[in-house]
Order: sequence, then structure tokens, then C-alpha cells
Amino acid sequence: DFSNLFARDLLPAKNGEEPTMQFLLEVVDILTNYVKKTFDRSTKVLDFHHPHQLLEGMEGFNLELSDQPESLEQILVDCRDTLKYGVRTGHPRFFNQLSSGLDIIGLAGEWLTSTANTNMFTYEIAPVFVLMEQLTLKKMREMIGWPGGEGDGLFSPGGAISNMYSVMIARYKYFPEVKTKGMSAAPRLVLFTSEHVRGLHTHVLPFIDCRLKHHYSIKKAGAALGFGTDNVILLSTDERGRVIPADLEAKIIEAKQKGYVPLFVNATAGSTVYGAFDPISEIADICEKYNLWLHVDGAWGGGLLMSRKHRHKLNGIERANSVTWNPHKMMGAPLQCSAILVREKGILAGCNSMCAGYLFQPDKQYDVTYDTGDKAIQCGRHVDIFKFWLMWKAKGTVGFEQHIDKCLDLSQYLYNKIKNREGYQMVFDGVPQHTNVCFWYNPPSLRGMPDGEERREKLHRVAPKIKAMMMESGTTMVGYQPQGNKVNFFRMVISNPAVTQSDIDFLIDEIERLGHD
Ligand code: ABU
Repeated sequence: DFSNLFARDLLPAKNGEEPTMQFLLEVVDILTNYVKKTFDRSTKVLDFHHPHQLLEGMEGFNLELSDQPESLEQILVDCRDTLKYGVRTGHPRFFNQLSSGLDIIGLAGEWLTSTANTNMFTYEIAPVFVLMEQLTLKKMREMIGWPGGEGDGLFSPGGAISNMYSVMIARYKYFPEVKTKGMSAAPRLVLFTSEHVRGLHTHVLPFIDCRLKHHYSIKKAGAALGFGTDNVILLSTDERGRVIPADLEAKIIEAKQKGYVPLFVNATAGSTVYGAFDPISEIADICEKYNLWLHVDGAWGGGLLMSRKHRHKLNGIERANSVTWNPHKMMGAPLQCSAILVREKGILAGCNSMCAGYLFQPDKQYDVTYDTGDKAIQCGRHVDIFKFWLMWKAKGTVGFEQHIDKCLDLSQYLYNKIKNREGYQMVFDGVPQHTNVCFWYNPPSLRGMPDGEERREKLHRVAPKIKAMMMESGTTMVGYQPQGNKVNFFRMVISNPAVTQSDIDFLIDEIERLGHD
């Protein structure tokens, strides 16, 4: 009975050991029940409530903070309710995000990490984690193909930040004085990245909201680092969403003619919506010709480096100067786990170090090159490495390979199932390069309707409507979005090892059940 116990009764309180153990065992019971239910297909993916409903309070679950302490009984209720009203992202029928699944080893790693509660900035306070990070990053660099796995890197708080690191170090490489003097020390620099939304004509599709996001991380980096979003030049893509190298070269030449200085090219390995892989080798040829920094954003597609069958999609990545690779996406590591990998050793420190004397004293008793924190732009840095290192230990590289091959096989199963099925239309032709399968579902009433604005308006409303019904019934979740001049379509992605063909069949049945007018 925890109703008369409070946080103040737990360790370090005198005689706090027994209630602490009992309390933690209760918490573990809540968590392990949640884990079991996550894999139980008769459990809902979510129990949806609108924000105002949760804010108003649900049967004993009140989000408001109070001045007085709540009993541990209530704290346990709060833990249960937090999970109850959340989304089971590890459920085999959750397909909404690039990161999904509930890896048991990764989860154990995350629990251990929180228990250790340390900070990655110095070897002094995180000796084992710092070494794990170094060894894992080296292994990842070997998989990229950099000789001897040499180079540098860090785990960062997500792919957008990893991409931002790449822009920062590219600028430091070519214009190091910006670190001290600011952007006035550099000419007008321009960055290049893919952009699908360029083709959007709002007069053609007035009903589409223009706040489309694609490859927004490079634009964000442009804004945050003082380049300006106008200096992020968007590259045309082919019908499969891959950058057209000739367009890159033309835009480099155009920028130079205007007196701008091309600095950086982002090639995407696994785009967010189409799962497209840009032709890295051809882009690398152009970067070499014009002496530009080549970054590969493999946040989503980097995991395919683990697969002998699929790694060819990243051919040329070994020529990149930097790579983003998020194990929390295709490799199923619990959030967050994103690496920025750099070919040139020392450049991260050169770019970011401030030599804070209170953390990075040069006269410590150990080799202070292991104090990696000064390479980061943040000071406090979460231990993201342990869960991933533990997963790699537990599965081996072959385990990741099997996981990735399985997910790609499942997406091909989905593609084969719907490509000629009545009511479905693929957004682009051909087998998807990644697990992204993009499609429209036409309810029966739209099937005989001639193409035109009225039909497109109606089709635009189909995916959001079906998705809303899915969420309200809690049976499954899948993403949708418009792209360029294409009205809302479903984007199905698979990264969860718990998914089977029966879950794909379920999704299709559910779309047809809910989409039947
Ligand atoms: N970092 C982009 C993630 C988007 C998604 O999960 O759909």
C-alpha cells in the first residue's frame, strides 16, 4: 500500500531501502505489462483523446502540477495513465513514423542508461560510455568505407542536429575564421539539397496548405547558422524523388555566376516520404569538380549499410565528407540515437571547442583526448550510445542485416499486394528503394470519376479522413502527406521487427473498411 508513502520516504531517506525496492518493483511491473501488451495484437495502438480532454483531466489522471506532494500510490497511477493515453510505437500495427518498434535489448540499455545518469562530456564521469561511443563510431565509419574507420563523430540529439553539424564543419573547413569573426568573414555561401515541394502550384491546387516540409533540416541549419534559407538552393528530383545531378551542376554554375560561393551539398540516402536514394557517386563527382563539401543524410537509409543485399543503394557514400546515420530509425534503437560521422579527424573539435577549463582540464591524470564533449555544440550530452552498443552486441551485425532485409521484404510484399489492386494507385512507379510505399486509396465513389479538380479535392480529403478514423478506433496508424503537386497520399514505412505479413494485410483491410463510402 503506497497511499501513505511519499517520495520523501524513498532513498536516500533513513529506512528508505525497503519502500524504494517495493516502489521500483511496482514500476517495473507497470513497464513489463506495457511491454507485453505492446506485442499483443488484440491491444489497441492508441486510446485517442483530444488535447482538451487530456488537459481537462481523465478519471484520476490530472496533468496539472501541484504545490503539495502526491502519494506514491498516485504516482504509480500517473505512470500507468501516462502509458495508457500514449501511443504504442512498438505495436506491430504502428506504421506512422520512421522510428518504430520496441527492442527489448535497447530498452534494457535505456533503463541502464537512466540508472547510471551520467553525462557524455568527459571520460572522467562516463569512462565506459565514452569508449563505447568511440568504438561504435569507428565501426560505423568502417561500414561507410572510410579507410581503417578513421575519422571523427558524435551521437547527437537527432538527425536534424547531425545535419546541422555537417553544415557547421563544412563552413569551418573552408572558412575557419567564421568561428571567431562571424559570417561577415565569409562571402555569400550557398548550400544545396533536394526539394520535392518546388513543383507546388497553389493556383492549381488552391486547397493544399503550403506548409509542406521536406528536407527541412538543411533549411533549418541554414537559418540557424546565419546562412539564411534563401541561400539553401533546392535541387530538382526525378519522378522517384532522386536528385538530378545535372541540375546540381547547373545550379552550382548559376550560383557562381551570381558571385555566390557554393559550399555544401546534401545527398539524401533514404528521403523521408519516398525513401529515395540520391545518386551519391554522381553527386560526389560534381562535389570533387567544384571542391564542395559532400554530406550524406542517411538518417533513414544509413541502416541499409548493414545489409549486403541493399547497401549498394548507398554506393559512393565512402566519398562523402560527412554522414548522418540514425540507428533510432531503421535499426530500431530506442529514441534517440543519431550519429554524425566525419571523415576528417579533428575537425569537429576545431570547429566547436571552447576549452572550458572547468570540464576539460588539460592536466588530468588520463589521456584527455577521450574528453570528447568539447566537440559538441551542447554541453550536457545524454548517453545515447549504450542501448545501441548493447543491441549490436546482442544481435551482431548479422542481426541488424536480417532485420533490415526483413523490413524491405515486407514493404515489397505490400507493394506487390496493392500495385494492381482495385482502388489503389501508386504515387510513383516501380519497387520502392526503401520501405516507403506511397499510395492513394480511392474509395468506390471516386473510382469512376474523371480526373479534375473536383476529384483531386475529394481525394485530398480521403487519407486524413481514414487516418482520423483509424486513430479514433485505435487499430493502426499510418502517415499521410501531400508532396509537390500530389494531393494527400499514404506513406507506409516499416522499421519494426514485430511486423508480419498479417499486419500489412490488416492495414489494407482497415483502409478498405474505413474508406468504404
Ligand atoms: N526525422 C524525420 C522523421 C519523420 C517521420 O518519422 O516520419
